[in-house]
Amino acid sequence: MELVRTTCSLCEASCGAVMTVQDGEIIKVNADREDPLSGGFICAKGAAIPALESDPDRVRTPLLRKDGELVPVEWDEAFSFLDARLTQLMAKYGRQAVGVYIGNAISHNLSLLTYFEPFFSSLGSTNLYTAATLDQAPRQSVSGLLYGDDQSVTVPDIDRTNLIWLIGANPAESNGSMMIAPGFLGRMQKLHARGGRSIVFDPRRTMTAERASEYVAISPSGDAAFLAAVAHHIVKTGFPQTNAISLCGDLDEVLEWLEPFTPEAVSTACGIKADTIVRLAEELLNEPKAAVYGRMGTTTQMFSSLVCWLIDLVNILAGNLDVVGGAMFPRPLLVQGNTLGLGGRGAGYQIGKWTSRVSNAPEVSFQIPMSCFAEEMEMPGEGQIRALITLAGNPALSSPDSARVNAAMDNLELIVSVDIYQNETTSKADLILPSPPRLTKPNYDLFLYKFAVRSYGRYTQPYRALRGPERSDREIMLRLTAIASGRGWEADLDAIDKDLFLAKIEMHSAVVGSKTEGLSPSEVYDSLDGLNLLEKRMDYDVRMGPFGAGFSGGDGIRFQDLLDNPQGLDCGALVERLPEILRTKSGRIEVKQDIFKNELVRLSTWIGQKKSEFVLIGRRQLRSNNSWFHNVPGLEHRTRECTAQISTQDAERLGIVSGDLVEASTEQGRIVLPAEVTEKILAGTVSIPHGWGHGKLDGKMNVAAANPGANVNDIIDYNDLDPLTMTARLNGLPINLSKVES
Ligand SMILES: Nc1nc2c(c(=O)[nH]1)N[C@H]1C(S)=C(S)[C@@H](COP(=O)(O)OP(=O)(O)OC[C@H]3O[C@@H](n4cnc5c(=O)[nH]c(N)nc54)[C@H](O)[C@@H]3O)O[C@H]1N2
Ligand SMILES: Nc1nc2c(c(=O)[nH]1)N[C@H]1C(S)=C(S)[C@@H](COP(=O)(O)OP(=O)(O)OC[C@H]3O[C@@H](n4cnc5c(=O)[nH]c(N)nc54)[C@H](O)[C@@H]3O)O[C@H]1N2
Ligand code: SF4
Ligand SMILES: [Mo]
Repeated sequence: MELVRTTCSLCEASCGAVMTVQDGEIIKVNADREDPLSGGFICAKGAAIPALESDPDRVRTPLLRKDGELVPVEWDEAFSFLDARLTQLMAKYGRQAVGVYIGNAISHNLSLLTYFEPFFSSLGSTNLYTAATLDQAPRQSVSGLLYGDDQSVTVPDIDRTNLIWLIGANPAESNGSMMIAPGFLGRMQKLHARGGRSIVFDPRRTMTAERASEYVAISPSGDAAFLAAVAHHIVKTGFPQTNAISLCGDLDEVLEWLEPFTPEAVSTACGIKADTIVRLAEELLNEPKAAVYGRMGTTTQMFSSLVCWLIDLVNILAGNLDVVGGAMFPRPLLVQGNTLGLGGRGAGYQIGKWTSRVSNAPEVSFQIPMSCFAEEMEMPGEGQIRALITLAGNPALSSPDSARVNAAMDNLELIVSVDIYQNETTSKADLILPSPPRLTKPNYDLFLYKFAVRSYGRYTQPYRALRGPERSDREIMLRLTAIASGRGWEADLDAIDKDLFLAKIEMHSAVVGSKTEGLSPSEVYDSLDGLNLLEKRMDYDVRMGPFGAGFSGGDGIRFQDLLDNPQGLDCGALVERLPEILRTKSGRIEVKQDIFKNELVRLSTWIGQKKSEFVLIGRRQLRSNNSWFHNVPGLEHRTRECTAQISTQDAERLGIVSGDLVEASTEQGRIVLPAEVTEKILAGTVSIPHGWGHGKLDGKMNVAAANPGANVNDIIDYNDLDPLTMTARLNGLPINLSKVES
């Protein structure tokens, strides 16, 4: 038996874990008490890793469609098929005909993520779709506009704050998102123990709300109205002249936009009494260490981008942006846009660098919004998507307008999926390329640490070599790159990797103030440590980063320091970063954005409108993980059933008791599922989790198929989009609800 230190990496908490390995199999997972960030926390999902790894339904060899059936094949056959087919389609229809969808799980996978960019740039298509425009695109884009880089997203300084507002977020069950703070409830308890307070704003009294100091029941979509009134009251009271305020451009004009939003004017629409709004605003203003944080309930709703902008505006006005204990900008170990070169100003962030073919939707962070996904596959003409590559994602379930998305995918000429299961999406594939078991993988949660509440990183080397039919994610991505760049699948992968890496170094060396400024790329490359190119890339990013040693013999960290600290390398608490963080052209915080002036007009109209009888909201479930954890045996639990949570009042009125079947419908479609009557949700609100609807997975994902649930995306559409990023409204959608009479 051996103990192997690694990171769980199943969700964004990124907990340090110690795995007990026997005969090459993980038999147990414990928390790593010495991890400086997660400090000994893991959850039930982390503990279920042995079941996940040994799941008999996992795909372990490439599966190629022959005579309509997916059958196991050797990797050589898989890659040569892919090469021939993709090359033929690119020649026939052009490169734009290849679409790529990347899913959530790529952000937990070092190799897929590292080698995605080289692959996609070799492909030369702009048809990139990701789960981000089903999730956090409004948050990142608003940060991009304000601070000049879409990774400049603040996190609450939870370990030092005295007051946190959690809006539309349930970290007790999600374990936190865009805020890497493992063991969030423990951190919240410590906040309470030092006399601080936490307040949850949610239409549902969530597990986080139950543990918070205060729960404020807010109407679905009511956040923009509420926050505008909070900002209004702070302005009326007078706000502190902070560094952030002095950096804001055209603030006075922005504050005029807020004039109509008095607490009295918004109270009915957001469901919070005017005097409560005043009290909350004053508490926030009077507490020097306070932070407002929002998540899914704020980024996938009726006013997503406006809410994100208002959160930042409130943080700025209340004196909480970029102060210790407030809302702070993370500073990860690896270099990224907002730590590269001289700070203070930059090229700025722009949406719409290109537009989509069919509806001219603007590009968002190099992606075409998911709301365009189906139409780009359907509409004939040059640039129509004919082939799709999916990486660690399940758009067949996770995208709204499910029926249309599924039909469009069914008409493609080629689907290739890199995944570990035969799920709703990959079952449509012509080829599935499986990622190898966890013990063979190097790990570093590079995407997640961008949102960590401390400057922290934890690298794990592979525990064992690949064997039998296993191939690395790096190989899969580089073979795809070789094919996409026309070099053929059998090309020398190290040579491709090195070429692309040198190009990246060269790009950075042209950046003024970068640690490689003026150095020759090959000189930099030759100085790198690491057993292989992936590790050399890590060494490069660490040495280039804000704590890095650079390349001229300076002090600071290197990749070796990550190896020397397998329990996680902690480079300290967050520090104030204004104005260095700014990459806007003006060198200011660009709060004045005309789109939000227009959005405030839309908000005014909405405030006066009659609301529908029922609206839909979503929820994360503790023992689940979007669409793909329902096959892990042992995690079944009554709190993880796919139910429609409805309020006691609505249930009484409609004669519904828990367990009765209800129909939830929109013009888009209908789903039938059991009701769960609860006092914990506002009347008129219906909560249905996503990621369910596994009715077609018999023989593929058998545990999931036995308890399929319903796919809520069958009733969600793309008719109502965030005007900045075209992100769908997953929360706050009007629906019909009725009891299904037996
Ligand atoms: N109605 C509604 N829809 C939603 C949401 C909602 O709240 N409501 N949430 C949205 C959000 S926030 C997100 S992020 C998306 C998620 O949307 P997706 O990313 O499309 O869906 P996931 O279920 O996370 O899919 C992850 C996939 O990665 C695979 N996988 C897991 N581990 C590995 C690995 O090691 N290697 C490889 N190659 N594959 C792996 C899994 O088998 C699974 O197929 O859903 C969105 N859709
Ligand atoms: N266990 C588990 N963990 C997960 C996942 C999972 O599936 N299971 N998924 C991961 C992913 S991909 C993500 S993106 C994160 C999401 O992480 P979170 O955002 O923390 O999780 P959610 O449960 O989606 O929380 C959103 C909350 O918003 C509320 N809400 C809905 N509409 C509104 C509204 O209009 N206003 C307000 N104020 N609240 C509203 C909902 O009731 C819900 O409680 O979780 C990640 N972690
Ligand atoms: S909270 Fe997330 S990262 Fe931590 S053990 Fe659970 S699933 Fe793994
Ligand atoms: Mo997500």
